Parts: sequence; structure tokens; C-alpha cells
Amino acid sequence: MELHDNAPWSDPTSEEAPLTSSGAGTPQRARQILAQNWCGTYTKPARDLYPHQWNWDSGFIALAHAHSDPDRAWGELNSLFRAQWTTGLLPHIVFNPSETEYFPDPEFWDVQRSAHAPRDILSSGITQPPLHGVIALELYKRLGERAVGPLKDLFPKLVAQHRHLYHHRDPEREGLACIIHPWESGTDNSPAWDEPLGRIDPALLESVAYQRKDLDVVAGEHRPTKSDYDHYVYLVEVCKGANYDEATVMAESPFVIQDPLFNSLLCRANEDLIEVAEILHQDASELREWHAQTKHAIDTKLWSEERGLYTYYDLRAGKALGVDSISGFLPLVAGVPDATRAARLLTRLESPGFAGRRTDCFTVPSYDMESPAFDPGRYWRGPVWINIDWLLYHGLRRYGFDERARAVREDALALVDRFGFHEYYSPYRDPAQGPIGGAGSPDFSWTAALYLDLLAQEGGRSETADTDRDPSG
Ligand code: 9WN
Repeated sequence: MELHDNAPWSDPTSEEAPLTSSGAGTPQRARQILAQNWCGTYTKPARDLYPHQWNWDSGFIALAHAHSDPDRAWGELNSLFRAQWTTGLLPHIVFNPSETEYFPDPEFWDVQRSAHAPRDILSSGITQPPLHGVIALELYKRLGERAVGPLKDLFPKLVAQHRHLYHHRDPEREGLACIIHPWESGTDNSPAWDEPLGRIDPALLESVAYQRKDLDVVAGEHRPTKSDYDHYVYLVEVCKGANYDEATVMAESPFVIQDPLFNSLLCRANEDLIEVAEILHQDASELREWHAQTKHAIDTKLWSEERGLYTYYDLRAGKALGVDSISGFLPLVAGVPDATRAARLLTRLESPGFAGRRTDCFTVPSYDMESPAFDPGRYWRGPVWINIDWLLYHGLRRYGFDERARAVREDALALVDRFGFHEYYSPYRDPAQGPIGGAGSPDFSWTAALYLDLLAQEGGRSETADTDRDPSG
């Protein structure tokens, strides 16, 4: 395995120059980061790298605001939903016109080609994992009756978000939404995409001129390669070529995938919105149908008996993708597997590839460590992500796998305690194994938000060296 010796990791004990001086994680620092990244109507995922509003980031971030400032939690979600398209599509980016240092920018997306895009708000033309129904119920659990008014306003928009996925992203009406761009998965650079992206004729990629801006602020060793970006940009061109008509894109694009993480969050959000509908005395029949169909479809079509976890289905190739990624465990969050399958998932999670019983690694790596595609430092190709740990923590708890859930939580907290609030972290503990520490952007909002939220679980943390830890956020 290649070691990223030149990469500026943030390990404070490393001889390399640290990526950031953010220091160790504390609740106080988490709150500072969320305050610094708040810009009046939304929270930037990261000040320099991601200055606009991102779809699933806002869901995670809203949770932390619920602890300290409920108005801000609703404001975060409302700001996102203001950019919802008339089809119900919830864009993956809502652009802040005063921020210019991100590519692709609104001009590149050119979503006004679609009659369904909002006219007064700038957005991208694709979506991200639909976890907002889950967050809506979580906000109710934290805020009680105070949440009912804002929930009433949000509920129809959340249902429209789901209706869009069932009506515009499920060509065979199977109950599985497909994604049309790696950016829609949230796990953008996963090795899962290597095969479908690899089928695109390289000659097609050369026709699009563009200038990346991410490498001005983050080390290239930790970001997608030029080839990855060529593919991302080309797939945006495919959407633009179809004037964002999703039926055309699904018929023509080389990238049309049913993703286990995306569909598990959709399934869980249906389940949670049924509860929200009951709280609000609203009709939940459509949600119930969607929920039952998606739960069944994930468990039948996306389960891999051979691999012992859920996998992806490539609609263009007409076959499952033979990859083992962290997304394959996310059906636990939605209560999809029965007890037997859940036990198999636990076994796979505890196998060396996902480091479950390895004391020399932080859990959970985003990709099978025993695969040649694993990379401890590059984006979604191996590092640990705190949002995934948060989701897995809840999924494991749902099945009573409390010991493993606690271990995942402790590792997530330990990574932040030791290295600060990074976008992602090497799974390694010992520099002899490879690079250790945090990577990507420093002062990353969802890491701060979910650190606070994880601290508040289990009745707060038992042993701690940090007297500032105050789980109430
Ligand atoms: C593209 C904002 C987003 C996250 C994604 C993460 C990364 C963007 C990028 O940052 O993606 O959407 O430019 O790399 O992969 O999950 O929502 O934090």
C-alpha cells in the first residue's frame, strides 16, 4: 500500500507540518466551529472548501443546533427547502451568491435549463441522501411540542422530497431510488464507482474544460484524482444535455445506480415521517406504501449472500456491483435485515476488513481495508467519517448490538479528541501502519455537530480528561 508520506496530516505528534492548528476536540471548540461556519441562514460545511449550503450536511448540523438554538435548526432546514424544485427535487447545493471559491459554480450547473428549478435561488441540479425526515423526527424528540409548528410547515416539503424520488428516480417502480451522479451518494469517491465510471469512453471526458478550486485549499492526496473529477464533470454535462429531465438522464446516462446508503436513509425517513404524520394528524398512507416497498426491495435486490452485506445495483449494466463499502451496513439504520442477516452484517463489520475487532485501528473505515482499492487517506476510499459512525451507532443500537455501538461511538469521539474536527480521519492508530490523523478540511461542521450529539448519547461520556465536556451542547 502506498503511504502518503508527503501528505500534510494533522497528527500533532507527526513530524510533518500539521494541516491545521485546530488542536484537540472539545465541546467548546465544536460550538465555536458551528458558530464560525454559520452565515446568517445556513451553516457552511467548511469555511474554505465548502462555502455554500449542502443538503445532507444541513440535516446533521441541524441536530446540533437543536441542543442550543432550535430556531437555527429550523432555519437551517428551511433555507435548504427554499431551493426545492417544483418536482420535489431537493438540490445537493444551495449556492450563496457572495461565495465564488467553489467549483462547479451556478454558471456551470446552469439549472435554469429546467423549468422546474427555482428562479430566485441558485442551486445544483442533483440531490443527496434523503435523511431530512429522520432529522425532523429527531428534532421533535429533542424539542417536543415546540417542534409541532415548524414541523407542520416542513412536512409537505419532506413528503414532496420523497415523492420526487419515487416518481422521478424509480424507473421500474421497484421502491428503489437511483442516483445519477456519485455526488448524490454522499460517498462521492467510493471505489464502488470505479467500475461504472470506468465504462465511460475517455474521449468523451476530454471535451469538457473546467478548473478545480478544491486543491487550492486541501491536499490533493486526500481529494479525488483528476480522472475522478473528469468523470464528475462529464456527468453534470449529461444532466445539462438533457436539460435536467431525469427520465432522459436515466435512459441515457452511463451512471444509474441503486445505492444501499441512499435507499436506507430514504426507507428510515419514510418510517420516521409516518411517526411525524401521526403527531401532526396527517395522512400517512402514501408513506406507508413507500416504506413497505423500499424495505422489501433493499432486502431482496441489494442483499449479497456471497459478501454478507448489502451492495449496489448498477441499472445500466444490469448487475450488482461486487464491492464491500460502508454503505452496505446502512440498512441496519432502517431496520431492513432480519435477525439472521443483521448477525451476518455484524460478523462482516467485525472482520479485519472493517476493523471491528482490531485494536490497532479506529472504526469504521469507509471501505474494506483488505481490498486493493482501500486508501486510508483519500476521501471516501477508506478514511473514517463521523457522520457514518453516527448512523452506524444508531443502526447497531437498533439491533441491540450495544457493545459494538458503544465501540463505534468511542472511536468517533476519540478521533476528534485526539486530532480535532476534521472532515475525515485515517483508520490507523500507529504511524508504523501508515499515515495517522485527520484529513480533508479542518473545522468541519458535521464533525462538530455529531461529536456534540454523540457526546450526549449514553447519558454522556463516563471517563474524560476534558472538564469542558458538556453534552448539552
Ligand atoms: C460535492 C459537503 C460535501 C458532502 C459530501 C462530500 C463532499 C462535495 C465535494 O462535501 O462533496 O458534493 O466537493 O467534494 O463527499 O458528502 O456533503 O460537506
